[in-house]
Amino acid sequence: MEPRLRRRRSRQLVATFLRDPGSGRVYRRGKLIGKGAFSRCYKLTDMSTSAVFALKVVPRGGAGRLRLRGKVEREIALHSRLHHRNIVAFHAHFADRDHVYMVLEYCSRQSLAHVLKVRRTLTEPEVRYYFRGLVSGLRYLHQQRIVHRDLKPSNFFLNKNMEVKIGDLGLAARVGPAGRCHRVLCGTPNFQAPEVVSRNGHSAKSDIWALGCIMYTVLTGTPPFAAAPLSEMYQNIRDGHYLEPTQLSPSARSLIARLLAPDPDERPSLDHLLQDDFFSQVVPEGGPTPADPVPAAL
Ligand code: 9ZP
Repeated sequence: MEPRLRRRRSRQLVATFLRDPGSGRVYRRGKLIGKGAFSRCYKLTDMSTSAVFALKVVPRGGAGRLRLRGKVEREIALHSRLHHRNIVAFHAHFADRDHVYMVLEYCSRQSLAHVLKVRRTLTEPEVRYYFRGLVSGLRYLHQQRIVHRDLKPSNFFLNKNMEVKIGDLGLAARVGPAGRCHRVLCGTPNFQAPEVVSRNGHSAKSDIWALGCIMYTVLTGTPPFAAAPLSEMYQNIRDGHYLEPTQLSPSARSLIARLLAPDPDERPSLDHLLQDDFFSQVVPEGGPTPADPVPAAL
């Protein structure tokens, strides 16, 4: 009986019109744009201004949902205080009996994962472009003593002007004075650093490691430590052992090696990262914005 009840709850319909009792704003829910493990996402329009947003809906209440509720509350508390052009803007949140609603910045070009799916790999000038935005957003997060802990292309959203916005702060955490967070990781973050695999805690430098994995993946089309079985992948991660991407430029290869240093202290800080030779290359012809890789969503 219990599982059926729970299922019914999570399938509760989301109304077509939603009113935020705090601000009095009325929104019209648009089409479904995606589903997560616990959430559903929709396009959303503010009825009085016609502004468009992305809506994340999480079911609330019911047995066994207390932990999820705590998680959502933490995500809201953390994300709603952040203001930066390279972090997805958090516009509002409200709740009714069945759901918690988060009104977020709409990114009509979806995410870097979507671009990658269409393109398979990116060029080095494109990576320079995306990383400048990512580093800027991540520097802001780290300055607020927040580690993201789940950096990956599907969490890098793109607005209509192809500006990068870091999103999904569901796994993000504040780090203590020692700069490390030992909370057990829920979910399966993709690009785990050696110190995370060895359970020595996640620091800002673990996010830097993830940037190395992402740079490798977007330039070669394959993640650096992919291996079966999983135990072999973890061994490769601990050893910093990956297939040398010989097809890439020397400056790209050397930056990847710096980011994927097994010792976190040896990885560059975000400021030093942008001073790397890889970033001091000339801007490609046609300006710093990459050509549209994906047609705009309708
Ligand atoms: N998805 C196809 C499966 C139907 C889409 O077409 C699609 C289109 C989008 O814009 C046109 C879009 C996502 C998927 N845009 C978007 N998604 C966001 C987002 C902003 N914009 N976010 C803001 N903060 N977090 C993100 C997140 C949740 C709202 N997403 C997506 C992640 C998965 C679904 C929505």
